[in-house]
Amino acid sequence: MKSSLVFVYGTLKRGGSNHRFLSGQQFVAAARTVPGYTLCQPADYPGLIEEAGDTEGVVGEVWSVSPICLAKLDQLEGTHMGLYRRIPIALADPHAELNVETYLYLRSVSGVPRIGSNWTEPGPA
Ligand code: PCA
Repeated sequence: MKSSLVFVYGTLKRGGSNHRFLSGQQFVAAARTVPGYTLCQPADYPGLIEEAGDTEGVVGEVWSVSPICLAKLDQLEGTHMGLYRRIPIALADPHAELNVETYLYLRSVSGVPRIGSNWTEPGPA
């Protein structure tokens, strides 16, 4: 079956609290999106949003995942309830040729802290 490339920037990254959802999948590269996107922090996870005027993009990892894994990721990210939507996103060089998708945060971000280009998961308290 056909695999998909997913750009992860939050809890799915290596060492992250949801990284186990990528077990058995293939790491492709550390990468950055093109400018025009940033991260906000609505809860104990980040959300990628469009940000006009952003110059840095968002830092993350590209993974090659199976269709079954992708379906589980969609469920985890609440695509069925409008929390995130999986969208194609452009990466900066040297990964600009990769056709990847990522999870765009859909809820209102008014008053939600902006955290810039790189999210690091807080360790256990
Ligand atoms: N999980 C997804 C989206 C945000 C999150 O915490 C990810 O790691 O890309």
